[in-house]
Amino acid sequence: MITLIKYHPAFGLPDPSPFCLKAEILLKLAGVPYRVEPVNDPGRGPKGKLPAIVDGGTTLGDSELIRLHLERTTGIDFDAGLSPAERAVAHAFARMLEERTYWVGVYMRWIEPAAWAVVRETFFGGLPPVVRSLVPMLVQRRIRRTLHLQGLGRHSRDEIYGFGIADFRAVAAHLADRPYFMGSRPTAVDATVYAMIAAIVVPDFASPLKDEALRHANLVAYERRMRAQFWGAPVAAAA
Ligand SMILES: N[C@@H](CCC(=O)N[C@@H](CS)C(=O)NCC(=O)O)C(=O)O
Repeated sequence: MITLIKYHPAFGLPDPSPFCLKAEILLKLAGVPYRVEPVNDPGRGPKGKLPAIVDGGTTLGDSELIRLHLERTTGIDFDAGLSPAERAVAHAFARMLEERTYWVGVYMRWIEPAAWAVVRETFFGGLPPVVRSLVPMLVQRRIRRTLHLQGLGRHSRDEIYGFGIADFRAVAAHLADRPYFMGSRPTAVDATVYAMIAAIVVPDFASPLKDEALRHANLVAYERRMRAQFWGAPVAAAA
């Protein structure tokens, strides 16, 4: 059976990491038996990030490599029924959300003071007194540096949220009134779209990006539908 190595639930989400949410939805879509191993340490992934899976003798990290592994080993085509042009659209939206919008969410959680206070307490509040103040400071410094190297961290707060808002507007416009992102059945991109929207609208972190998401009734309804379908959890209103 496949083991999904992921984080513990947090902030009202089954996993605080959108990539771990994505990987778990892909496992559910593939219909393969799996178990989850929630951990705190991303070092448990072979590349120092999560999600990761262990499948027999194979351990691999990265949600997209997990997708390719599932397609290779089960024969499933997550995007069955999509034309080459539709596959290209799905690919482009997924990469936009994972490679840009995600970083706006990182800024929102790890840099914005109000959210950071909650994030710091959630992830590091259980550490012994001295390390409890030191470790979060070092982690936040590393994330600030990562955002600077990635590029987003060089922009003003308004510019950063402006990028995320443009991304969510594009997602809302494309989703329109479809049940799933590419039509009447879920495809791989739904794992990403759901995860990236949920990561912003579910946690109780106020931000212009969350305000924008909540302005799009179709995004809010989509997140609730996907949550109910894939997690079966009681559907609470987004805060
Ligand atoms: N491209 C990777 C991204 C995974 C990723 O960025 N995971 C983050 C959590 S959202 C992580 O584990 N970060 C730990 C770290 O950077 O130390 C994927 O698709 O799985």
